[in-house]
Amino acid sequence: MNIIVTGGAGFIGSNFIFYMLKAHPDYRIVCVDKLTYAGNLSTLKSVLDNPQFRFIKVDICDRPAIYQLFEEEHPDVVVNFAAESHVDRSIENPEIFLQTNIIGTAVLMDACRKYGIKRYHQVSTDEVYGDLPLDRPDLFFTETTPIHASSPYSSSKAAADLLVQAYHRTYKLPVTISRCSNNYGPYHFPEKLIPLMIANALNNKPLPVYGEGVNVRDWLYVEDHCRAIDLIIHKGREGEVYNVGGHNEMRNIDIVKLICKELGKPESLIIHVQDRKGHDMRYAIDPTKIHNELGWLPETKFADGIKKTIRWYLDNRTWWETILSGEYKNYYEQMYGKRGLHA
Ligand code: NAD
Ligand code: TDX
Repeated sequence: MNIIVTGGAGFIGSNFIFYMLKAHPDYRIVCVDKLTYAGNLSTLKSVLDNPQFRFIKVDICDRPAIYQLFEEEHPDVVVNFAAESHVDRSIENPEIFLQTNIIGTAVLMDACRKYGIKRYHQVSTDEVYGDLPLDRPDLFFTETTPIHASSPYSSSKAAADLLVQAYHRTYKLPVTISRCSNNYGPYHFPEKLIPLMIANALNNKPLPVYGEGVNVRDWLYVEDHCRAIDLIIHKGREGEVYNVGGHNEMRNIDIVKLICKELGKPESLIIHVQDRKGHDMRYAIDPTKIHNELGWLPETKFADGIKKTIRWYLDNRTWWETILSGEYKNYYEQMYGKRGLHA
């Protein structure tokens, strides 16, 4: 089996590559990544010499380069992780989200149509469903919940999902879509809540919680997401959407307090800053379909996963400190300066 993994130098894509090379040592994995600010080749250093692995720096919107790659590789499966993924950046500058997340998806699927494919898998997000109210804990996102995106990021992902479904119906492209809740784990870029709070706490810097911090996210350890995608590409039914999530809802403020406790840092580091525009209140996935059809269940409990994640950030300081010392400094100053916080 020859699999093209796009966005494999980012957080979930790299974890997926490690997972697949271990679970299926006879598979060939070709990683396609533009290496944007969020992509990091050093993340992949442990597999760069693996003869079953190839890295190629390509933008998924670059049609000739993508077609050339398909001619060379004849992939059986494409798993598309490549995306602009940060909601706050999408609020500042939506356009690149439309380009990569929508046009890039179309280019990849056109290549699949032209050269033939056994499966195109789109890695989507629970954010396409919008949000749920805090006072209705009985409500969950199912695969039939209407698309109702809130941010430029989530609407670009929703548009991509619609295109994927349209290519299935119109061209009979053999597609699947997974919509997963918030992931956490190793190699998570430190602009996102959990790694940002770990890095700031370790540096004794303020911990900027948006608004009251009562927004709820449904957290899943990244390896559980990777296993779900592995199952879907092998056993999932063509044309279907699978929700992936672990019934692990937490308020942001409680996560930040837990990180303080685990690191022995005072809660006085927490600062409430200006809220995110259009901030989604609660995400909660109903994973019944993937459980019933494919037997998937999350394996890592949050209490264990967060300890493992914190340990990884303690053991891999160079990885995130290198990021923090680069272009990220300007991003942080701008994004959090606006919210009333200065480094
Ligand atoms: P990330 O930002 O860490 O990684 C994205 C990767 O895509 C980077 O390596 C980047 O260089 C690459 N990339 C960006 N634009 C590209 C382009 N035009 N061509 C080629 N490569 C490009 O993101 P992540 O958190 O790993 O998310 C991966 C996917 O999973 C995304 O599609 C995201 O929407 C989805 N998702 C993420 C989460 C989460 O909690 N992080 C949850 C559900 C779904
Ligand atoms: O500094 C912060 N302070 C804060 O309170 C940051 C970065 C975030 N937050 C809040 C906003 C959210 O309510 O924490 C929550 C989580 O924020 P993010 O880590 O930015 O994730 P979220 O917006 O929930 O989106 C994530 O999950 C779904 C991923 O980034 C998306 O790519 C994925 O689709």
